Amino acid sequence: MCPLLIFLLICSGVESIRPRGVRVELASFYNPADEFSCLDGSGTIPFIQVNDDYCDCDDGSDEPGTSACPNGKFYCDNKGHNPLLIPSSRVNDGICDCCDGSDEWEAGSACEDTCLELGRAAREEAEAQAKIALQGFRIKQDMINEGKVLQDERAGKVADKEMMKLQLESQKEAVRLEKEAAEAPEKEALDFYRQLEEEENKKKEEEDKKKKDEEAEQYFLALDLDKDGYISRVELQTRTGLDTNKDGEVSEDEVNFFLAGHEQFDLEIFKTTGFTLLKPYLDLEQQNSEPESASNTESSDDTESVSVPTPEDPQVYDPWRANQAKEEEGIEAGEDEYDDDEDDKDDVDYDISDSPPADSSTHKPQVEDKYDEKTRGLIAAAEEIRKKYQDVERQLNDIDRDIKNIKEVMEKDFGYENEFVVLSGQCFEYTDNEYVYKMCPFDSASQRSKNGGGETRLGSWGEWLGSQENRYTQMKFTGGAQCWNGPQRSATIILHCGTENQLTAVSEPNRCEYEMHFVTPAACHNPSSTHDEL
Ligand code: MAN
Repeated sequence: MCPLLIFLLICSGVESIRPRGVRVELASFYNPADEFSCLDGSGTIPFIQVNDDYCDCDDGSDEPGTSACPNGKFYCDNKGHNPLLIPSSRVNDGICDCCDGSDEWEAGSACEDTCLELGRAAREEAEAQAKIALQGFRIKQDMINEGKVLQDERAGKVADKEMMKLQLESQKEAVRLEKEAAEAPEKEALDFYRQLEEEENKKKEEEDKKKKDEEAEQYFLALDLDKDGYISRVELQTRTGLDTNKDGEVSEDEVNFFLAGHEQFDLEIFKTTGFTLLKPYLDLEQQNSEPESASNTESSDDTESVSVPTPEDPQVYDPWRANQAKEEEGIEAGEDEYDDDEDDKDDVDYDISDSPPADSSTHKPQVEDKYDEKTRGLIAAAEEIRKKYQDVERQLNDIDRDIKNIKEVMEKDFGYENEFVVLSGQCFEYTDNEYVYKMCPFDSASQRSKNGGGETRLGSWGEWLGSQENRYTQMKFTGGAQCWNGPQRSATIILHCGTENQLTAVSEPNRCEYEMHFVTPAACHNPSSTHDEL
């Protein structure tokens, strides 16, 4: 039934005078009894100039049925099939564009009218598609129901785990109190030992310091050749071991280095600064001289190095050699005539080549023998509770992680009616000449060469990318493997309605940007509902 306006235009006589190539809905603007006004208002012409093969209007609206205007549009009725609008440049160009052949009107019957045939085929195809859409839509209802069950199961799991979490939290609190009770006596016992140990350490530190000071004093005495209470530059220059560059003399620079900013050393500065710096060099000097001095003491000929050096001859006086020589004579080091202000310290053997006596205080007791039995019992008891506490903590962490993971899945956008839920956790493959592509909705997409090798990640689940009216027509996977000299790989999944979930085609329109076509009932809409078909 013609609605009123269309009735006036089409069902009345106006339709019969519609000029060639004019769209049905524009027919009323072409009235032979009137002048013709260009549709864009660019001018008015006598009606006789419409379709006169000369372009008068800027928008080409005066020549809908000829190819005179470059921007004109030709309308084919295509009765029996769908009407078509083509650029008017294709009118009479020798190619049949309209199935009714009306675009090639100059050539008469050059174009066969195939509209009825095509229309029938199109209708059959549309019917088949509608059938698929209907079937798909029914399957989609099952998917929705399955999705609901899955989401409910997940919600149930979360509720159970939340309950277990509460129980574990109170268990944790109880174990924490137990732990506190077990750790208090353990701490008390350990504090006792710690205090003992600290005292021991302090004592040892003091002893070590005393020993070091004594040793430093011995070195000081040996270096202070003129016994004026200072180690001077000249005295340092007598030490061959301080000739660090081995050029045969201890230079000013070398002495300055060892004096470390001081003009000379008094005993206190020597103890804090000089001793630590000088000791390794002097010890080395001592070591180097050992074989020589050992053999030289046997021979009385070589006076320079054999005889015990004396302060009168400071250039050759060598306390270490002197020590050694005296030791051989059974004289205690330090008991020489130049050492008269030292008495009780004299018995300290400062022969630096001696290895220190084994110090029983350095023996570290094993945990087993460090503590008494009662303390060991307290530690064991506290340890057991600590393990129990850690165990509860671990269980709580596991539950938290599980809850988080399930919630993350649940909170994903699975479509208007959760129709895509069932696709989560599934993967679909498509194989072309070179690659096997895999697409796991809401997870990731990848590519694997058929010739072997690993998977290349094309992206991780990103978002829905459809239009505003229906977001659920395209999926986007992003952040895939970096493309050599290009972007990170990404994939767009275009969804189509079908009766099965299937990856049907994959291409790479731009390097490292993939396009996949995925058929799924979840993309189907109710064919009988006009507003649902998007
Ligand atoms: C691999 C594949 C291709 C891609 C190139 C880019 O060969 O991932 O799809 O185009 O890398 O270098």
